[in-house]
Amino acid sequence: MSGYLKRSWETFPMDRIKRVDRPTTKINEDEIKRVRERESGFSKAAAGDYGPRLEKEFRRFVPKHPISGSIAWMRDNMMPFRDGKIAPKTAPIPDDPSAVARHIKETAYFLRADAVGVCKLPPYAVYSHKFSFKNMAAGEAPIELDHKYAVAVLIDQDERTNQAFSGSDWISNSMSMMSYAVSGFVAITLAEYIRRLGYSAKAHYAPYYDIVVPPVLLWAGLGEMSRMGDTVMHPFMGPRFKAAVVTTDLPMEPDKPIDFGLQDFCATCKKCARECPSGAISDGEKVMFNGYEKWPLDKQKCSTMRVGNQHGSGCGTCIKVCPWSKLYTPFHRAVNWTMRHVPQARRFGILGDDLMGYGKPDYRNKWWFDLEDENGDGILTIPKSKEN
Ligand code: B12
Ligand code: SF4
Ligand code: SF4
Repeated sequence: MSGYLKRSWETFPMDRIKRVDRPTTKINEDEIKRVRERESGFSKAAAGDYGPRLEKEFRRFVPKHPISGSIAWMRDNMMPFRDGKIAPKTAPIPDDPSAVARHIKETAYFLRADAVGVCKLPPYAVYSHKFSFKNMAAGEAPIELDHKYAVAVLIDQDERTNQAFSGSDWISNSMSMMSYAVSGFVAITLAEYIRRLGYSAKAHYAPYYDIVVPPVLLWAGLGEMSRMGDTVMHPFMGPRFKAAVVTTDLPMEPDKPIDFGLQDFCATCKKCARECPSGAISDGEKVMFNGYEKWPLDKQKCSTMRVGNQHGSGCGTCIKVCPWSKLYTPFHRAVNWTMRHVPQARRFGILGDDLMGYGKPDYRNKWWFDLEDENGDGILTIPKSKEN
């Protein structure tokens, strides 16, 4: 976060990225149906749709490592503050949506966000029904959320750790939890601040969402849809981040979507599809799905890998190996510029990424201990997969 070079008001030079009127993904808004949270791979794993082993593993796959367990404990304690009381009178702030958007984004950066964007909340991004992970017997509840705007907050999953890990060893869930908790802290604080300004606002962060996040990221100009399937790629962090969102009625000028050449890059690269340990990512063409175009993802295979991983905790191999997931150094910035601006150079970039050995674990940077709470009794042991 603070290590990035030359931070001005934004951590990354998003002003240098080409802005477009519509996302680079084909979207037929009228055809998109709102989805039930119950349809997500995690809900299905928790409810037993993917079998009893995954149903059982779902309850321990985060706390089985003590770092991810500790972060998730803190993250869960913030949950009651997602929403709250709105000030009785609106504050005397400028009646200028552009100035307000800039101010809200600067506030999020002040709170330590790594990237921030604003858009109108697409109505189809709101789940139709909420699923209760804690009380499945309660059934599903319809969601009504008519906020007009969304502020998306991205938190880097940490490139140094990303270099060190294999993609699916014992630190993967901790990387996810760290970004979930930190983005949750930023979003909860921002939502409370907006309510103190006199406007309705609600924070959405893992696993407490009323919305599907990727379409918000697209419209907020924070990235393009990638071959990974369900993941939006940022031009400087790649896919190596988690996001939280504040939905609100505070009028703000939306950002525009971006185009940095990713559709062309992903069409050739396919590295994530090649390296995914569960074979969940497609190496084929995009398909139309629920009114928009995407590279398909096998959510059952990925959920089984992330929830049921026997040799580690979680999985983030796709984010590890993606050539866009690099440290923000002068060398990588130069390569990044070339990949964005010179389509003919992309094939060499993709080849070079493999030749340079990127995507392989660099255990010299390994800082965590491999530990497992195998039986959920708080007793930590060396995981069986690590015993000699
Ligand atoms: C459940 C879930 C999963 C499950 C199952 C996914 C599924 N489809 O059910 C699995 C285990 C596969 C998974 C894996 C990962 N996930 Co996930 N996941 C979620 C979660 C919690 C819910 C998504 C959901 O409800 N899906 C069910 C329905 C909606 O799926 P769907 O109809 O197929 O729609 C998907 C996409 O097509 C897209 N989408 C939905 N509507 C629309 C509309 C338009 C116009 C477009 C273009 C796209 C789009 O978003 C949906 C994402 O699953 C979200 C958080 C959230 N609330 O969005 C994070 C989330 C999508 N995951 C995230 C990440 C980072 C990952 C991983 C990289 C894991 C990691 N180690 O970090 C992998 C990547 C998988 C991949 N190859 O893309 C991030 C993505 C951020 C980003 N860069 O876009 C999110 C937003 C979490 C967060 N808070 O940051 N995930
Ligand atoms: S998180 Fe792991 S299993 Fe899921 S798509 Fe990425 S590499 Fe494949
Ligand atoms: S690894 Fe390659 S194909 Fe996969 S998302 Fe990254 S750039 Fe696209």
